[in-house]
Amino acid sequence: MRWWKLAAASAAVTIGAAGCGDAGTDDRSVVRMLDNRYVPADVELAVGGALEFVNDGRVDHNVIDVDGAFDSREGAVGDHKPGESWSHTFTDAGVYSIYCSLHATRNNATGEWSGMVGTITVTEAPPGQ
Ligand SMILES: [Cu+2]
Repeated sequence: MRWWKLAAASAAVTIGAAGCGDAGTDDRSVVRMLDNRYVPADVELAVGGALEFVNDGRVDHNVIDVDGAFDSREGAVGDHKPGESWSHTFTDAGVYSIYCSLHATRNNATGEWSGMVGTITVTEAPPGQ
């Protein structure tokens, strides 16, 4: 079930990866939620691209933007149990700092989150596309 969903997501999502030397670019549309980190923790994609966050860990996780742009728990979904996933399409360029509310802590002095955190960089679509 889970692998079928992964394959479907990979086929449906095209991520602008021009100039990137990474092998296996198909995997770039998936971020795994492990115990307790996102893999990869830093992701770059073009506007209009989507990411699927898959819980491959043994405990619940979630995905929240530090600035409130999105919260994977919304819509009465709640935290994501092992095997569950959550997809999000990025329609605005920018740098999004994400954290898992269950496994990250905020430094009250600096406002920065540490622990289960990540960065999603959404770039403008290349000219002519
Ligand atoms: Cu977590």
